[in-house]
Amino acid sequence: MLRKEDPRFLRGEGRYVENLPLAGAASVTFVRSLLAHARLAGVDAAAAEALPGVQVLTGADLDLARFGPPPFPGLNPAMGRPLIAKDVVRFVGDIVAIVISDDRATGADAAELVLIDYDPLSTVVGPEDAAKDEVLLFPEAGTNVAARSGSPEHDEKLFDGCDVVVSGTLVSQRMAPCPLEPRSCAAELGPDGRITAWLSTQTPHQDRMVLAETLGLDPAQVRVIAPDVGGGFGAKMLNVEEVLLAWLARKLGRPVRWTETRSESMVALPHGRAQRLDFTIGGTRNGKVLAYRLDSLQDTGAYPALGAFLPNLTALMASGVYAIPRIEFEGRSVVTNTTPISAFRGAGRPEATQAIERAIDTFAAELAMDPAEVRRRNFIPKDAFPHTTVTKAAYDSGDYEGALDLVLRSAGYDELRGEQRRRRDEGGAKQLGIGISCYVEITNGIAESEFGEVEITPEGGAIVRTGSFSHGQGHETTFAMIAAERLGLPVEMVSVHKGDTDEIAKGTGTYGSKSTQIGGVAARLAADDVVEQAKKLVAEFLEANPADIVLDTVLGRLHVVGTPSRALSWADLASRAAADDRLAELTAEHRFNAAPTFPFGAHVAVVEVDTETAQVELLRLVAVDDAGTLINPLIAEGQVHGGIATGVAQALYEQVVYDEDGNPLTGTFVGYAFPSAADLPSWEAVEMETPTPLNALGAKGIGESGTIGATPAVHNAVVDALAPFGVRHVDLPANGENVWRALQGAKA
Ligand code: MCN
Repeated sequence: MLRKEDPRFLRGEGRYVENLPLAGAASVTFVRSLLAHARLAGVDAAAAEALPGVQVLTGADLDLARFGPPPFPGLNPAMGRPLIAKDVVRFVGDIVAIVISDDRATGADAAELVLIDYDPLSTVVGPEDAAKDEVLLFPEAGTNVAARSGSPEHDEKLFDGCDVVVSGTLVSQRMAPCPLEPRSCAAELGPDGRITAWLSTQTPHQDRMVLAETLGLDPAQVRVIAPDVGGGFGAKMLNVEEVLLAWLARKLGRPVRWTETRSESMVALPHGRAQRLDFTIGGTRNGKVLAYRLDSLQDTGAYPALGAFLPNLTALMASGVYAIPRIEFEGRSVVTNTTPISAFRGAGRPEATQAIERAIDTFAAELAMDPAEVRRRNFIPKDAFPHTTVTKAAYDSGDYEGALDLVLRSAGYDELRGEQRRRRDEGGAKQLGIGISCYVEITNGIAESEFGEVEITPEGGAIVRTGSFSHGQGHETTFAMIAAERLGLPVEMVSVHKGDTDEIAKGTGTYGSKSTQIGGVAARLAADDVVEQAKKLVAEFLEANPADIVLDTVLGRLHVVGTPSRALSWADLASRAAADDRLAELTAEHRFNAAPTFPFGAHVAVVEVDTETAQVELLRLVAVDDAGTLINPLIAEGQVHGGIATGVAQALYEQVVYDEDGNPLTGTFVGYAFPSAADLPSWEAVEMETPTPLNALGAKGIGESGTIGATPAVHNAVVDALAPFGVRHVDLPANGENVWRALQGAKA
């Protein structure tokens, strides 16, 4: 089934925050720090305020507490973020002042006229330097360490009994999420004193709670509306800008609006990844892994947020698809003078996969064994589920060897190795690299619940109200399919409502690819409840026993069992119920919560590396991604396509770069190598479905899987191409420069 929402988007009828008509709204422009670390000696707004209608506010005008850090266990509470920097700026992009103007152009001009007097401080950019605690971002905290994960304990005997022990380092480089719609926000104070905030977000209900808390309001005083959202990729959750907009609407008594510019988005929207991973893996000469140690150093950027917590997910998923008897993990999250780190497609899990999949390949190379064979010898077997790893991840269901077999068959692995041998023998410049990655990831990672409501309309159609949020994933289609199937209605007669906290009672929003397995299931269970309620009503109208009423889901009619002619269609039922003022009885809500599920898969990447120019070309990427039962295979494949693009982008193209003073060097799409469709081949996605026993749909998440599987497959392929030259490692992104450096290093 094609996506229901696409005709609207393709006709340009999507409605984003920026499209909102908001009469008399003031334009908000943030004046951001141009230095990465400095004491603020003064802000002179006189020239800016000389422009017509311009008002400038600074930290001195603010009466709000700090923002965060979020209440994750162990996060250093001394590292909260002032909503407007008052004494010290800690990254290029920190907010120093706010310009209020009648229009955006005047705001931009005025912002340039705000003079900021900085006293520069020493800057710390890399997490390795930050960990030395020489330059402190928060002297009152006494350290740059924002959080710790895993355990600092070292077992001296961890690698006892191993014939072979190999180590490596991998930096899962900093990425910018780059949603095509940058952040956008508008806020208005209503005559009843309530605040309405229109946000480009993934989490409207949580945003409402945080807004209320930060502004010191009762949540009932805040309404959040998220209209269409053009991508979020994990990064679009409530941040300081949205809080400031809501605060301004109250303070000024005038509606306000702000839309991020692209270059602003590159420094102000949180970044992702930025984790250094040091691994050591050991095992027997016949390829059995016995022990694994992973040390993580997470760069959290200037103010610790979700990013500081993500190494906990890396730790949880460290074992990957393998039965490894002994694992150690130690993680530290440190603040640096850079853009804060938050969730980005995969959020903590890609890092685990990147590390273990490089470790397995490094181990295989040391043993001179085929990397597919080493994986095969270490898989958690299909009959071992449910399986709890040494790192305490409770995997629900899986068939890791099945996924590997399927992807190798689909890719023609033996022929590819044959072609690789031929090219190596010929010794030409263009060498083939074949990379494998096997992954398992976690969705609904912190075992949350989601809200769903189903209401029969007076016309006999249905409305699904969900607390999940779709910012590109196609919930209008899949959630409608889920309810339509249970109600026996055509999908076209089911509409999906989301994103308005006044209309939808509760919700957690969307991240961690949890929507279908909790939100979709809640919608299904609410639909089932509506059917039960409908049976009672039909029984009354037809003067039958409720236990004798059945729903024919093919015809969409409720009838007396064995007598299909004594029936009411949904339309009949709705109109009779409406006439009796009893339509409300055909509404039900459900809240569903469940443990995490563990989607898995296997990817094969084929690259051609020109060993003279170091140019890398990705020729093929074959992907098996198993997310349990698929609701809509077309949408799931679309999610895999987008996910792979992100994964390949990390493997080959994208990286946020700072100079040693903390100046961003990749502040636009000219400098930041965001690939377009033209840079990428067509993926070969192969379906595989292993249902989870944890929910009625059998569904796991698919939104991030492609990303998690693709990066290590491509990374391994590049290293594989260069193996005959003695290369064992290439830094990410494995672009021309890094490949060239690896080749030169090996030659030296
Ligand atoms: N689906 C399915 N069968 C399954 C699982 C999912 O048909 N077994 C469908 C779903 O019903 C939904 C889509 O696939 O239409 C993705 O569902 P799910 O895996 O449940 O993930 P979420 O809806 O929770 O989406 C979140 C996830 C995350 S965390 C990021 S980041 C992400 C992503 O999805 N960001 C995206 N996909 C994105 N896609 C777009 N276009 N834009 C983003 O910003």
